[in-house]
Formats: sequence, structure tokens, C-alpha cells
Amino acid sequence: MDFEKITELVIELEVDEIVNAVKEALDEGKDPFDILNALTKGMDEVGRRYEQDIYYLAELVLAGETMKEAFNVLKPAIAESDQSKQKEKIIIGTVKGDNHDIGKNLLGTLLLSSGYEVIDLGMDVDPKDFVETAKKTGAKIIGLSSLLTMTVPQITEVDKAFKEAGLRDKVKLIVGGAPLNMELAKKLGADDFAPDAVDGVKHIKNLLSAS
Ligand code: B1M
Repeated sequence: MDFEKITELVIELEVDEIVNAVKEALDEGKDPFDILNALTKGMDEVGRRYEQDIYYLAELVLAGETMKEAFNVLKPAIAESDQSKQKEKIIIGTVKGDNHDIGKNLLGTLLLSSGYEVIDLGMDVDPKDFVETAKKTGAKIIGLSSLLTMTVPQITEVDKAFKEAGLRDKVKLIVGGAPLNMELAKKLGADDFAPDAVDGVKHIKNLLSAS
């Protein structure tokens, strides 16, 4: 199974075929991170086609399903390649009102592979749920994903919710998503911003070692 074929299956929205293709690539001994890369390339092209009105909402939904199915097969292989034994807890979630979770899931998978315990609250997460989960688990890092310009102000709501609970100095908020940059992230109340999931893992490592 070559990587181009995997990229093509994502672009062609082949939800059924993608599972077998990823399994086949893993059975052939392909590096799970290279497979991840091929999948993400496909998703980038889906995004381009949507922007050019070649694909519409129905295709986006199918693309989301295709990526999810592929991640499900990849996750155990990525977790197995986990070398380190640190088990720091990281809470991740997509902000309230936002139902995009592919980037957030990618971050979760990479964090898992770096040896962290990932507590994934899913999409459309209420600020209070981040606070309650941090209280229960003692997690020091909260990773927020926001893909919509409309939902970006939710970052401030999460910041506020932690302040109101008297826990803001116990956690670091890191955010990611296309409408954001470092300046905006800080203005909204976050401590850090990462442009992609790979950088997200690096930033989280730095935040933890500085805390
Ligand atoms: Co929608 N969508 N979508 N969508 N969608 C975008 C985001 C959009 C840019 C498309 C466009 O118009 N060009 C646009 C947002 C515009 C804006 O506000 N700025 C948009 C819109 C408008 C909408 C709807 C409003 C459409 C409608 O209903 N008319 C609607 C909103 C629904 C809602 O959320 N309430 C909607 C719906 C959907 C689907 C549900 C159909 C589907 C999501 C499926 C799913 O996630 N389960 C979908 C998709 C697939 C997209 C695009 C095509 C792809 C997003 C994606 O998964 N990319 C997207 C266009 C695009 O991105 N070109 C688009 C791949 C993924 C790996 O990237 O999530 O950006 P991304 O994550 C990146 C970085 O951002 C970063 O790392 C990843 C790369 O490594 N990152 C982090 C993300 N989170 C991070 C956290 C970190 C660190 C890094 O640390 C904590």
C-alpha cells in the first residue's frame, strides 16, 4: 500500500476502503507517522476543494468520517510506538459551538504517542467541563481547538471559567486552529498557541517543563 494511494482514498472520500488501506500499510510495516502524514495531506486537498466549490458540506462530512475511521485503526499502532513512560495528563477539547475535531484528534493521537495521558472531552465543550475535569484529574494543561472565527471568543470564556474557579494559576491554556495566531491567542486569554499538532506537542512539553 503506497502513501499516495492513502492520500487519494481520503480525497475520494472512501470511508470503507480507508480502513483496509491503513491496516494493509501497517501490516507491511509502514511507520504509523508516515501514514498519518499521508492522511493529513488528503485532508488538506479536501479543504482546498471545499474552498474552490468543488466539494460541498456533504463531502466535508464524509471526509471527517474517513479521517476518523483511519485514526481508529492507527491509534493503537501509534500508542505502541510510545517510548517514554511519563504519564502527565492533558485535557483536550474543541470549544463550545464548534464541531470540528480532526485537528484536535490529531493532537490527541500525537500526545498519546509521546506518552501523555489524554483526556479528550470531544467537541462543543462547555467551559465549565474543562474546569470540572481539571479539578477531578489535576491536569495542568488544557488544549483547546477552535476552527471557526465565530467560536474563537470561547477561549476567553474558558479563561474566565478557570479564573472564577480560582484555578487559573494552576493550569496553562494552549490553543490551536486556523483563525488563531499567537497574538490573538494571548489577547483572548490563552498562555500559548501552536500552528499545528506537531508543534502543539512541543509547546505542551515546554509548558510542562516550565511549570
Ligand atoms: Co468546516 N469550516 N464548517 N466542517 N471545515 C472550515 C474550518 C472552514 C475554514 C471552511 C471554509 O470556509 N474555507 C470554515 C471556517 C471559516 C471560519 O470561521 N474562519 C468552516 C465552516 C464555515 C463550517 C460550517 C459553518 C459550514 C456550514 O455549516 N455552512 C460548519 C460549522 C459547524 C460547527 O462547527 N458548528 C462546518 C462543518 C464542517 C464539518 C462538520 C462538515 C467538517 C468537520 C468534521 C470534523 O471535524 N469531524 C468540516 C471540515 C472537514 C472543514 C475543513 C474542510 C477541514 C478542517 C480539518 O479537519 N482540517 C475546513 C477547511 C480547511 O481547513 N481548509 C473547514 C484538517 C485538520 C488536520 O486541520 O483542524 O485545522 P485543523 O487542525 C490543524 C491546525 O489548525 C492545528 O493542528 C492541525 C494540523 O496539525 N490545530 C491545533 C488544531 N487544533 C489545535 C490545537 C492545538 C494545537 C494545534 O493545541 C491545543
